[in-house]
Amino acid sequence: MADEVILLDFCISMFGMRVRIALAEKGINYEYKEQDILMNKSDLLLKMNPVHKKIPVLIHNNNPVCESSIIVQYIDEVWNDKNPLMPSDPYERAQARFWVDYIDKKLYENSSRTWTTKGEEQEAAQKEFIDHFKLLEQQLGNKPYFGGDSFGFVDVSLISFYCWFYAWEKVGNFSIGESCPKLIEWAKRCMERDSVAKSLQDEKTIYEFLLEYKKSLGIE
Ligand code: GS8
Repeated sequence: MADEVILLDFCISMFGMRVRIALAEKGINYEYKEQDILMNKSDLLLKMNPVHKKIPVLIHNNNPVCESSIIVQYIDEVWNDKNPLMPSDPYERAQARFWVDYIDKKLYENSSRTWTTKGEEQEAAQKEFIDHFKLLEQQLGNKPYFGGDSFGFVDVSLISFYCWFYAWEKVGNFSIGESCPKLIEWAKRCMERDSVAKSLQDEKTIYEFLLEYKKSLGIE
Protein backbone atom coordinates (compact mmCIF):
# COMPACT_ATOMS: atom_id res chain seq x y z
CA MET A 1 0.00 0.00 0.00
CA ALA A 2 1.24 3.49 -0.80
CA ASP A 3 2.40 5.69 2.05
CA GLU A 4 -0.12 8.19 3.35
CA VAL A 5 1.57 11.51 3.91
CA ILE A 6 -0.25 14.55 5.31
CA LEU A 7 1.28 17.92 6.16
CA LEU A 8 -0.37 20.25 8.67
CA ASP A 9 1.00 23.64 7.76
CA PHE A 10 0.40 27.40 7.63
CA CYS A 11 1.27 28.93 4.27
CA ILE A 12 3.60 31.71 5.43
CA SER A 13 5.51 29.60 7.98
CA MET A 14 9.25 29.31 7.36
CA PHE A 15 9.15 26.09 9.36
CA GLY A 16 6.41 24.63 7.18
CA MET A 17 8.30 25.69 4.06
CA ARG A 18 11.31 23.64 5.18
CA VAL A 19 9.16 20.53 5.20
CA ARG A 20 7.58 21.37 1.84
CA ILE A 21 11.07 21.75 0.32
CA ALA A 22 12.28 18.43 1.76
CA LEU A 23 9.19 16.59 0.47
CA ALA A 24 9.64 18.17 -2.96
CA GLU A 25 13.34 17.19 -3.02
CA LYS A 26 12.25 13.59 -2.48
CA GLY A 27 9.34 13.77 -4.93
CA ILE A 28 6.77 12.73 -2.30
CA ASN A 29 3.08 13.25 -2.97
CA TYR A 30 1.22 14.46 0.08
CA GLU A 31 -1.96 16.06 1.24
CA TYR A 32 -1.49 19.66 2.38
CA LYS A 33 -3.84 20.78 5.16
CA GLU A 34 -3.71 24.50 5.89
CA GLN A 35 -4.24 25.24 9.59
CA ASP A 36 -5.73 28.25 11.31
CA ILE A 37 -3.03 28.49 13.98
CA LEU A 38 -3.88 32.01 15.13
CA MET A 39 -7.62 31.84 15.79
CA ASN A 40 -8.78 28.27 15.75
CA LYS A 41 -6.45 25.29 16.07
CA SER A 42 -8.01 22.16 14.61
CA ASP A 43 -8.73 19.04 16.64
CA LEU A 44 -6.39 17.23 14.28
CA LEU A 45 -3.49 19.60 15.06
CA LEU A 46 -4.12 19.37 18.82
CA LYS A 47 -4.24 15.59 18.59
CA MET A 48 -1.13 15.27 16.42
CA ASN A 49 1.00 17.82 18.28
CA PRO A 50 -0.41 17.88 21.81
CA VAL A 51 2.88 19.07 23.33
CA HIS A 52 3.62 22.22 21.31
CA LYS A 53 0.31 22.60 19.41
CA LYS A 54 2.27 24.06 16.49
CA ILE A 55 2.65 23.45 12.81
CA PRO A 56 4.33 21.92 10.87
CA VAL A 57 3.31 18.34 11.62
CA LEU A 58 4.03 15.54 9.19
CA ILE A 59 1.63 12.63 9.52
CA HIS A 60 3.15 9.55 7.94
CA ASN A 61 0.83 6.53 7.91
CA ASN A 62 -1.02 8.00 10.92
CA ASN A 63 2.20 8.65 12.86
CA PRO A 64 2.83 12.33 13.64
CA VAL A 65 6.32 13.82 13.50
CA CYS A 66 6.76 17.33 14.96
CA GLU A 67 9.41 20.08 14.87
CA SER A 68 10.55 21.11 11.40
CA SER A 69 14.24 20.18 11.74
CA ILE A 70 13.30 16.76 13.09
CA ILE A 71 10.75 16.31 10.29
CA VAL A 72 13.32 17.18 7.60
CA GLN A 73 15.76 14.62 9.04
CA TYR A 74 12.96 12.04 9.26
CA ILE A 75 12.05 12.62 5.61
CA ASP A 76 15.69 12.22 4.62
CA GLU A 77 15.95 8.92 6.50
CA VAL A 78 12.69 7.43 5.28
CA TRP A 79 13.05 8.42 1.62
CA ASN A 80 16.78 7.82 1.42
CA ASP A 81 16.91 6.77 -2.22
CA LYS A 82 16.96 10.30 -3.65
CA ASN A 83 18.71 13.65 -3.04
CA PRO A 84 20.31 13.04 0.38
CA LEU A 85 20.01 16.12 2.59
CA MET A 86 22.13 15.07 5.58
CA PRO A 87 25.91 14.71 5.15
CA SER A 88 27.10 11.09 5.27
CA ASP A 89 30.05 11.92 7.54
CA PRO A 90 29.07 11.98 11.28
CA TYR A 91 31.15 15.08 12.04
CA GLU A 92 29.70 17.01 9.11
CA ARG A 93 26.25 15.86 10.18
CA ALA A 94 26.87 17.22 13.68
CA GLN A 95 28.04 20.52 12.17
CA ALA A 96 24.95 20.79 9.97
CA ARG A 97 22.73 20.18 13.03
CA PHE A 98 24.69 22.82 14.95
CA TRP A 99 23.98 25.50 12.33
CA VAL A 100 20.31 24.61 12.03
CA ASP A 101 20.08 24.88 15.81
CA TYR A 102 21.76 28.30 15.53
CA ILE A 103 19.22 29.40 12.92
CA ASP A 104 16.34 28.31 15.17
CA LYS A 105 17.74 29.69 18.42
CA LYS A 106 19.42 32.91 17.29
CA LEU A 107 18.00 33.97 13.96
CA TYR A 108 14.36 33.08 14.47
CA GLU A 109 14.24 34.12 18.11
CA ASN A 110 15.57 37.58 17.20
CA SER A 111 13.53 38.15 14.07
CA SER A 112 10.46 39.64 15.73
CA ARG A 113 12.52 42.09 17.80
CA THR A 114 13.45 43.84 14.53
CA TRP A 115 9.87 45.09 14.16
CA THR A 116 8.33 44.98 17.64
CA THR A 117 10.86 47.40 19.19
CA LYS A 118 11.54 51.09 18.58
CA GLY A 119 14.44 53.57 18.51
CA GLU A 120 17.81 52.43 19.87
CA GLU A 121 16.45 49.08 20.92
CA GLN A 122 15.25 48.45 17.38
CA GLU A 123 18.58 49.52 15.87
CA ALA A 124 20.43 47.15 18.21
CA ALA A 125 18.03 44.30 17.42
CA GLN A 126 18.45 44.85 13.66
CA LYS A 127 22.24 44.98 13.97
CA GLU A 128 22.24 41.75 15.95
CA PHE A 129 19.90 40.14 13.42
CA ILE A 130 22.20 41.14 10.55
CA ASP A 131 25.22 39.85 12.50
CA HIS A 132 23.58 36.41 12.63
CA PHE A 133 23.25 36.46 8.83
CA LYS A 134 26.86 37.65 8.47
CA LEU A 135 28.07 34.74 10.57
CA LEU A 136 26.06 32.35 8.43
CA GLU A 137 27.52 33.99 5.31
CA GLN A 138 31.03 33.36 6.69
CA GLN A 139 30.09 29.76 7.31
CA LEU A 140 28.97 29.45 3.68
CA GLY A 141 32.33 30.84 2.51
CA ASN A 142 32.87 30.33 -1.20
CA LYS A 143 30.89 27.11 -1.37
CA PRO A 144 27.77 26.98 -3.55
CA TYR A 145 25.77 25.45 -0.68
CA PHE A 146 26.32 25.15 3.07
CA GLY A 147 27.14 21.48 2.77
CA GLY A 148 29.49 22.00 -0.18
CA ASP A 149 28.50 21.15 -3.73
CA SER A 150 25.06 19.80 -2.97
CA PHE A 151 21.95 21.35 -1.51
CA GLY A 152 21.40 19.98 2.00
CA PHE A 153 19.99 20.28 5.51
CA VAL A 154 21.31 23.78 6.36
CA ASP A 155 20.23 25.11 2.96
CA VAL A 156 16.71 23.72 3.40
CA SER A 157 16.53 25.18 6.89
CA LEU A 158 17.73 28.69 6.03
CA ILE A 159 16.30 29.33 2.58
CA SER A 160 12.76 29.42 3.95
CA PHE A 161 13.74 32.62 5.79
CA TYR A 162 14.63 34.33 2.51
CA CYS A 163 11.05 35.01 1.46
CA TRP A 164 10.60 36.87 4.76
CA PHE A 165 13.42 39.35 4.02
CA TYR A 166 11.15 41.74 2.09
CA ALA A 167 8.61 41.90 4.94
CA TRP A 168 11.22 42.30 7.68
CA GLU A 169 13.06 44.96 5.68
CA LYS A 170 9.93 46.94 4.81
CA VAL A 171 8.26 46.73 8.20
CA GLY A 172 11.51 47.36 10.12
CA ASN A 173 12.87 49.87 7.58
CA PHE A 174 16.35 48.34 7.31
CA SER A 175 18.31 46.20 4.85
CA ILE A 176 19.58 42.67 5.37
CA GLY A 177 20.72 42.08 1.81
CA GLU A 178 23.11 45.06 1.66
CA SER A 179 25.27 43.56 4.41
CA CYS A 180 25.26 40.02 3.08
CA PRO A 181 25.63 40.01 -0.74
CA LYS A 182 27.04 36.47 -0.84
CA LEU A 183 24.13 35.15 1.13
CA ILE A 184 21.77 36.74 -1.39
CA GLU A 185 23.68 35.05 -4.23
CA TRP A 186 23.32 31.76 -2.38
CA ALA A 187 19.59 32.38 -1.90
CA LYS A 188 19.13 33.08 -5.61
CA ARG A 189 21.04 29.87 -6.40
CA CYS A 190 18.69 27.94 -4.11
CA MET A 191 15.66 29.60 -5.72
CA GLU A 192 16.68 28.05 -9.04
CA ARG A 193 15.74 24.68 -7.61
CA ASP A 194 12.22 23.63 -8.38
CA SER A 195 11.74 22.28 -4.84
CA VAL A 196 12.53 25.70 -3.36
CA ALA A 197 10.78 27.90 -5.95
CA LYS A 198 7.50 26.04 -5.57
CA SER A 199 7.65 25.82 -1.75
CA LEU A 200 8.44 29.41 -0.78
CA GLN A 201 5.58 31.81 -0.20
CA ASP A 202 5.25 35.02 -2.20
CA GLU A 203 7.10 37.82 -0.34
CA LYS A 204 4.28 40.37 -0.78
CA THR A 205 1.80 37.95 0.82
CA ILE A 206 4.15 37.61 3.80
CA TYR A 207 4.51 41.40 3.99
CA GLU A 208 0.70 41.85 4.02
CA PHE A 209 0.44 39.19 6.73
CA LEU A 210 3.11 40.85 8.88
CA LEU A 211 1.43 44.26 8.58
CA GLU A 212 -1.89 42.78 9.70
CA TYR A 213 -0.24 40.78 12.45
CA LYS A 214 1.60 43.84 13.73
CA LYS A 215 -1.69 45.75 13.77
CA SER A 216 -3.41 42.93 15.63
CA LEU A 217 -0.71 43.17 18.33
CA GLY A 218 -1.44 46.88 18.66
CA ILE A 219 2.03 47.93 17.46
CA GLU A 220 2.10 51.24 15.56
C1 GS8 B 1 8.54 26.06 15.46
C2 GS8 B 1 7.18 25.95 14.79
C3 GS8 B 1 6.38 27.23 14.94
O1 GS8 B 1 6.83 28.25 15.49
C4 GS8 B 1 9.54 24.01 14.39
O2 GS8 B 1 8.68 23.33 13.82
O3 GS8 B 1 10.70 24.08 13.96
N1 GS8 B 1 10.39 24.90 16.47
C5 GS8 B 1 9.19 24.71 15.70
N2 GS8 B 1 5.13 27.20 14.41
C6 GS8 B 1 4.26 28.34 14.53
C7 GS8 B 1 3.93 28.90 13.17
S1 GS8 B 1 5.33 29.52 12.32
O4 GS8 B 1 5.95 30.61 13.29
C8 GS8 B 1 2.96 27.89 15.20
O5 GS8 B 1 2.41 26.86 14.89
N3 GS8 B 1 2.48 28.71 16.14
C9 GS8 B 1 1.27 28.47 16.85
C10 GS8 B 1 1.37 28.87 18.28
O6 GS8 B 1 2.41 29.41 18.69
O7 GS8 B 1 0.41 28.65 19.02
